[in-house]
Amino acid sequence: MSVDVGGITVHQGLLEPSQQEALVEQVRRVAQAAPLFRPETARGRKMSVRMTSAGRYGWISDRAGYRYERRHPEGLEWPPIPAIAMDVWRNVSGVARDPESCLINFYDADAKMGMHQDRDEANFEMPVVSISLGDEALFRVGGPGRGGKTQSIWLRSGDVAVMGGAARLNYHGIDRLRPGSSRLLPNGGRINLTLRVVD
Ligand code: MD3
Ligand code: FE
Repeated sequence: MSVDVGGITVHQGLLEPSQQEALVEQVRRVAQAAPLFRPETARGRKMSVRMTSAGRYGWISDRAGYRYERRHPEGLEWPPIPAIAMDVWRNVSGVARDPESCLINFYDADAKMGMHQDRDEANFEMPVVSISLGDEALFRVGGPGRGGKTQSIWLRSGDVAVMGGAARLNYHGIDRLRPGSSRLLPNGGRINLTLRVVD
């Protein structure tokens, strides 16, 4: 089933539990090759979310600002994008190009992500596809300007959200998790994979 919130399409339960488990295993392999890190903002604040990436480009943030980079902060190239994530992109993105970046965000029980736009990519005609795993998260989406009206939806494990068209530059963020709402990750928390065309 899919629902529309603020121009974003959420395919609820697109990944069945066995696929979610297989994708978690693929994410673990990425994190072994490219360890999670807690990015620092340009203002020197640590983000509450831990991150890594896969694909040609990874997204990083440090005192110099945020941007896409070909290498992990420790110097190695990013590992390949997990196969199950590539399959999801090909099934729901609606575009012929493959993604060049898979940002992997890990949220513990207290992590959140403030309202922001995704605008570090070159081509806003290309959608962003997001896959949720683990504990439920309260996702909020607004319009193209900061501080407008917003709508919220709980994203559950196995949900896939597609942000294209007019919604591509909408403000969005994660207000909070619902700890203990999923048994997918043995220690709880939430993983979000965000697939993007960068160039
Ligand atoms: C709406 N991540 O990494 S994914 C991010 O759950 C990010 O980790 C959140 O926002 C997370 O940048 C939300 C859903 C999402 C991703 C991109 C969007 C929603 C979006 C781009 C435009 C509008
Ligand atoms: Fe975002």
